[in-house]
Amino acid sequence: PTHPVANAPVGTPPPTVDGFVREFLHELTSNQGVSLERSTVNDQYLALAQTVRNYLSARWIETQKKQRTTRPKGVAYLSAEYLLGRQLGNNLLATGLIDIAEEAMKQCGLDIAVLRAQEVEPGLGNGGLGRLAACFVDSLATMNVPCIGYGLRYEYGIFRQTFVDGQQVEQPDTWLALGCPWEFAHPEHAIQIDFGGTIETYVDADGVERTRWVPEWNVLGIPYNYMVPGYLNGRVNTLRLWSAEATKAFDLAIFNSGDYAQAVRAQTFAENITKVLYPEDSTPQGKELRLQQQYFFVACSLRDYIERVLGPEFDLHELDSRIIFQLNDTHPVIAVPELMRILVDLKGFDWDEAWAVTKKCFAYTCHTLLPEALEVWPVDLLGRLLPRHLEIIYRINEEFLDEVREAFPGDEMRIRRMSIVAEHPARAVRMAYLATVAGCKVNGVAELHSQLLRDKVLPDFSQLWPEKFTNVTNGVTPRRFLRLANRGLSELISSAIGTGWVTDLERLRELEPYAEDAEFRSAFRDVKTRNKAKLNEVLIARDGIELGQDHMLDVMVKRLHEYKRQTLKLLHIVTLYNEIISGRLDPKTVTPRNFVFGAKAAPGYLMAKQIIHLINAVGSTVNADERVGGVLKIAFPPNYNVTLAEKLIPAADLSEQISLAGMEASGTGNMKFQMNGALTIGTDDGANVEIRRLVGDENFFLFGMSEPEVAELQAKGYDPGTYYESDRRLRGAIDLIGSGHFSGGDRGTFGSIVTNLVTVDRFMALADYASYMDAQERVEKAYADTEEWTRSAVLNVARSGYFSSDRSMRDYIQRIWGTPPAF
Ligand code: DL6
Repeated sequence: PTHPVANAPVGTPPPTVDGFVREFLHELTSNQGVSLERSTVNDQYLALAQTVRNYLSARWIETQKKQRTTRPKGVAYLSAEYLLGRQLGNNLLATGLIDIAEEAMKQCGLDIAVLRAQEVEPGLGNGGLGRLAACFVDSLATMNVPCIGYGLRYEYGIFRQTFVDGQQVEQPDTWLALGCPWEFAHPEHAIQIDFGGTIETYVDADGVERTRWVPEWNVLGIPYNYMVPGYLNGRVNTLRLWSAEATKAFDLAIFNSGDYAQAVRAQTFAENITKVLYPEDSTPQGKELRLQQQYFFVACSLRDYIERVLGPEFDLHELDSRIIFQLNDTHPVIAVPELMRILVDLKGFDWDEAWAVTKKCFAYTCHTLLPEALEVWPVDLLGRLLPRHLEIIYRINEEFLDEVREAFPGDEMRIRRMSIVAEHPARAVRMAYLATVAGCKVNGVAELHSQLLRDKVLPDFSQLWPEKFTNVTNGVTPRRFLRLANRGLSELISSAIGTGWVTDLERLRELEPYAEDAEFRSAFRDVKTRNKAKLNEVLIARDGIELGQDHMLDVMVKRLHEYKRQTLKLLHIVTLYNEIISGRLDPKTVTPRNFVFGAKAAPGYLMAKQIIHLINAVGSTVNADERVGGVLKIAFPPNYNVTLAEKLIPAADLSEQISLAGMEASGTGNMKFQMNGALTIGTDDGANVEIRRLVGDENFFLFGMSEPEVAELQAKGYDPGTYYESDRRLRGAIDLIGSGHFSGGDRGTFGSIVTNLVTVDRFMALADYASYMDAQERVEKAYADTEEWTRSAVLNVARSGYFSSDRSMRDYIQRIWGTPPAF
């Protein structure tokens, strides 16, 4: 078959299977230097990737060429993380080459699924924040919006999680070991980035006193470009990730003096900057190397945009007509003083002129509500690493506080509260405040989050500048998370309503009448069943895990964090188990369920690691206990990542979104599950609120306290002990854990989890337990009515259109960027 290939150069005839085979074999011999007969799977994967890349790169060049002529306003998305997932499938989809490539591989005697499975995903992010960035760049390319994503090319991404005796052990993520066919390195465009040193004043030729930075050391930033293709539209945007190298690989002087080891140390020191992703999620790492990473990537990116994209002729007074820098959380916020430094110290702007430009060029997205997650940098550290930037921050702060004084005369407490520079416990720069002062807009990532951001996290700022604050609810790309991950459902949807939904997800609404159609529901169930079978195969091959046949698939996948409350999920499971083994519950009356967990814990987060250990311990005990009769089956495949998500989510029946209300900024897994026809059991938190509003109460299992109720209980004084004492089932479950039942009789192993739950329970799992158990009973009842359940599942899909990241991008364009879709 021949297909239109939207991303091939204009005028190129659509490729044929024969043509594809020829090109593939050519790549195999010329790039890999092997014949088909002698090639390894890795050779074949690389040659296939190269073939696809050739189609894309011609369009990429054209996109850039056009942009150089039309000079549209674009978006520079600044993000320290991009959790991209595998590229091959996505790029085949975007080019319209899936079927041709599949057939071509078949003709070569190869199975394309095996080749696709060879790709190691670039795990250059921790979780939601990094995956969101990847969804956003996909949507912008698909919507024809000029965007450049800037970030870091970590040599080691998020660690590979393994379990040893049920405990998490981290292994390095060697994603580059077998070669990455998707990147284009440009060492000739290296940028020198300075650090350290001092500042000095001098008088310029016009007799004006100026300041300059006299840095002490430097590194090189090497750009690595990745193509970000739009879906079947011919646009290919760029993701530019920076890698650090030593300025002089071998310092000749030191080398000649014989101190070879010192020379190599200098090189290692520089390259450390992009060596590894900090595996922290929701709590920042106050490490010097982390600040080096942040400054390194934004300094490279600003220089790149100003010097290479805009060029020396461009009048930087007009900068905001060509770019908006979107700050993905506070990690890139040091870009604010960097732009000021460029304009004032290097381009000769006066301060006010520079500030007027800077204020128009940044916008800030906050992704958290946890106070401990807000980044602060000690003044000592900043001054040592970036002395000029610290000075600039001081001046921004002084002028800002003058503005506050003017607006609120005599309110010194307010001045202290709002100061960008905190005085206690140690002098430190509050990066979220700096971002809020400099950003033309500040947004949260779901309605509830944006409201809490205004009312609780930055109340003084929203009082001063109410118009600055806005909301953009997150979204996810339907290309990767529905069209690609769930081929069966995609085909079923397209057979009913056509294929337009892939780029216009609201069209899924047209599925609503099909919820009433028994034949459609039956086909929908068949897809789920096939997805479950496929997941089974994957888990057996990957981890030797076998799920229960014909069980409900109940999934909780996300980072391990106390606020997300994996322990509440465990209390549900342990309660059912305890009730069964103590004879109060007949397992034959229990809906058979597979409980699947996926979660990485930050390596230094001890409580999270203990919870992982407990999940595994409960899993092995319950799975092996014959009294349960196999109705409860617990699986915890290690190393949950984008690749596994793409298998798990399409198979799920029930999506667990059970954070304490007011803690999860948005969540995006919740949207992916809904889109794939899982029903949600969840609290009124983050984007769950919007999901529930859209699907309707009857298609959502709500439980737990609302955010105001949480606040009220907190104010009153929360005592988890009273819940423990008064609820027999809860006490039974906690006591069973405390008794050593899941730890070979050792009461100490999970003692700290138990003590923490009963005495502290910061995230109020015990307070929501009874309500959660009730909701789970409603789930059981609903699941027993297969037709009704399917009806609900279809409606969930039909009403998920709002959660396309295309819609998020439209909201950013309208509410923040004002970027016209161009080209
Ligand atoms: O906005 C993306 C994602 C949200 O969906 C999650 O609710 C939120 O927890 C996550 N935030 C972080 C925090 N990191 N920082 N800073 O990952 O963002």
